[in-house]
Formats: sequence, structure tokens, C-alpha cells
Amino acid sequence: MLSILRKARLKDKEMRILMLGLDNAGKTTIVKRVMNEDISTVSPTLGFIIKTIDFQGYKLNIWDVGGQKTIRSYWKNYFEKTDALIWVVDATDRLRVDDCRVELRGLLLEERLAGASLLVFLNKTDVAGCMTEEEIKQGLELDRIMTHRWMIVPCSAVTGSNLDKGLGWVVQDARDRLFLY
Ligand code: G3D
Repeated sequence: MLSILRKARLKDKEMRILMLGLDNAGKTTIVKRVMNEDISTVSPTLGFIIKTIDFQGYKLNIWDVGGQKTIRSYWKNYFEKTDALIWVVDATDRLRVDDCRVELRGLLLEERLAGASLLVFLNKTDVAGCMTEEEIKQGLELDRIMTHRWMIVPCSAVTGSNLDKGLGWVVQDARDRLFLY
């Protein structure tokens, strides 16, 4: 049933994308950058923000849900009908890689996210000395993920680099999955 709903929405060229990650990872800045909004006034997301982005002819409804520990238990409320999960990682935050892995693993066990593809945005790669793609792959044990199609894309919300590449993969992957061209 869910997949029928998904197909219907894809035909309407609409996708629901959930953007999650630990607090301070850069979720809100990514959304603002993609929408060409001023990124100098980003404040921590306490509740959630929904933005609709027009991308390659698709409407991407992006739910940016706050990541503070106290509100992570509410993430569940946003899972319904998710086509893709974007997991944003702060490439400069070595101290919380374990926390990040545990939260991601928990999400991937959620039944309602079973059909979603996973894009890992390794954000803040404009910062010198940040973690590499390989470090994060290992730190998050991405190679062990067999339940979801996934991709990791190093990016920067500040420079805008690779944001289109990541979203492009999300759109392409959802289309491939549903055999819709
Ligand atoms: P969140 O929505 O995931 O909680 P925010 O994160 O978008 O609020 O960003 C948290 C902080 O990280 C912000 O800095 C923001 O400017 C910074 N940031 C986000 N993306 C990048 C990036 O790609 N590169 C760098 N260098 N910084 C980034 P402040 O200082 O406002 O807390």
C-alpha cells in the first residue's frame, strides 16, 4: 500500500524527504543554501521546518527535524511515507561519531523507513582537517548497511558544493526503485 502511495506521489513528481542528523550538523543551513536563502541567520531547529524545493522538475518536500538529544525521540512522528532519508553528518565533529552511528542505526531499524533510500551528507567539508569520506564510512559502519540503498556525498552548506549532487542521487534513486522514468 505504501509503495502504491509512493508511486502516485512520484507520478505527481513529489517526494517526501526527511532530513535528520545530530544537532549542529548543518541541516537547516543545507536547506537554506539549496533554496538560495540567506544562511547568516540560521538558528537551531527546535521543532521542524518543512520546505518545498523545486529540483530537476520534482517537488522535494524536505522535513528538517531538530536533532537535540531531548527531541530525538520525536523523530518517529515524521517517518510516514518517507521516500528518502538524508542523514547529515558534521565532518568536524569527531567526538560524536559514535553517537551519530547509534542514532542512524536505530533509524534504519524503523519499519516505516524501510523503503527509503539513504543519503549521507558529509557536511562542513570546507573546514580544513575535517573527517574524510573513508573515516565516516568506517565510523558509521556504512558498508554494513544491507537494508537500504545508500550513498555518501561530502558537501558544504556554506560553499554549496555537492548539494546538487546529493539531491540528484536521491531523485534518481527513487525513480530507479519505482521503475518510473
Ligand atoms: P542543524 O540545523 O543541523 O542543527 P545548522 O545545524 O544548520 O543550524 O548549523 C549549525 C552550525 O554549523 C551553524 O553555525 C552553521 O553556520 C554551521 N554550518 C552549517 N553547515 C556548514 C558548512 O558546510 N561549513 C561550515 N564551516 N559551517 C557550517 P553557527 O556558528 O551559527 O552555530
